[in-house]
Amino acid sequence: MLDKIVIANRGEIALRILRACRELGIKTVAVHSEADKCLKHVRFADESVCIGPAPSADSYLNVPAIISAAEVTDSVAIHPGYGFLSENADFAERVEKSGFIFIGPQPETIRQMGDKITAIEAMKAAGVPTVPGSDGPLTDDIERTMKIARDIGYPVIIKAAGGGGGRGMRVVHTEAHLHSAITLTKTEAATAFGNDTVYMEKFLENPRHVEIQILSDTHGNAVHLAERDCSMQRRHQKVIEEAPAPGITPELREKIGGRCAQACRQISYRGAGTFEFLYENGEFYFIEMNTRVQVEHPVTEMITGVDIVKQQLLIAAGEPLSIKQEDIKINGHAVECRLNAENPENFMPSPGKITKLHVAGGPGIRFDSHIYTGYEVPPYYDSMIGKVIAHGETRESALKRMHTALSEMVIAGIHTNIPLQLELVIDPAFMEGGVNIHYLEKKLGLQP
Ligand code: MV4
Repeated sequence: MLDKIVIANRGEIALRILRACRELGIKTVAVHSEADKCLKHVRFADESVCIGPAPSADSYLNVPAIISAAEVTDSVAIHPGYGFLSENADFAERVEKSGFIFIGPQPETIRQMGDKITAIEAMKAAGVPTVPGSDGPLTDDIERTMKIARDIGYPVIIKAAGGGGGRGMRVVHTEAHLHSAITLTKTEAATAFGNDTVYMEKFLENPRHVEIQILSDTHGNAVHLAERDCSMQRRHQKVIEEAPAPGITPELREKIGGRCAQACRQISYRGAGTFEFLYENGEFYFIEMNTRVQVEHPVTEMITGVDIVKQQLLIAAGEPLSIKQEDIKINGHAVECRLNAENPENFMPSPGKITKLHVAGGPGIRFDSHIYTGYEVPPYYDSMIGKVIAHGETRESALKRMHTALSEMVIAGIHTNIPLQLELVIDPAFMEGGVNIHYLEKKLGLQP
């Protein structure tokens, strides 16, 4: 087993990783910014190293400082969590070249998935269904591009190969707007990603966001842990996630999940990963792969009983997967509500001191968070302060438990989005199940 690892992240996920390390007897090193001396996981870790000032560019993104911390503490591996350096292939490469294990896929895999065109190519070759599109970069031959668009059928979407997560894309409804849309997207992509390569896909108008969780070891074993529905989102920020996704039959789950696991074997994928799909009219269309642990991993843990973070550590240690596909059974339903320190009216961040905290509990309730009474939410980072996860035998019972939990929760001193979450979990369309990616923004837009 790994002897000692650096946790190169902050907040709830750093605490989540620390807890998994405790279970496996792995020693921990917390690396933190000057603003994060009072984080719960810094206090609990075996050792801690301050790696720089509050801004993430000087601390959580400071590659030499993080690698030095691993060196001076005699650590053997680095867990990047999510966000920050977690999907940075150059970071993973420098970690491994420095003699440490990167807890995630090989740098080359991260690079392949970071380029959305090579990611789609690899998945298509492995039999994963993709969106009808240009099958590669758009060229300067506009006549040829116009032909591709006509063949696909409007509307189409132009996406930057270096983009992802909603950055660098533009919808085109008619041929008259095609050329300028490509030019604009290329210019923006060159600035934002240092890569002006773009590709084209059929624009799906009302899809759901459904993603498949996988685990893949270094011995050629891979399993899928079913799917999550993350359609409830605003400006590409997920608000509520759930597992399994409403309306997906066991047959469809095994078919698409099996394809994802097979693709992992084919590309020798290492670690935990997520295949992102758009789901429309009963069909899955692959769009991107995430090579990190995701914020919403707990809903999958609740319905499968698999500890995904522990599995990441075991895979990084070179252990073969102990779980077989046929042993993975879905138990009930789980929902996660993200709690943000923000104004529920206008979504402005609301940092400050938490003067009072009462955490919800009871059957099927899990609270993944680093907050405590007296904790000061800093203004420098993402506003997510925790996640309430509710599990039940049915979707209805999970949603009931979530509503009760949200009403029990008291977080004073800052504003949070609990009022919005309380409203969403009793929203009739959401309660029905299967709302699409536009639902929340439409609902909010309609409000007085
Ligand atoms: C799309 C799409 C419709 N058609 N691709 C946005 C985030 C990035 N991961 C891909 N995105 C989209 N790609 C095609 N061909 C619509 C979106 C999209 C979206 C996807 C998932 C979750 C929320 C979204 C919100 C707006 C647009």
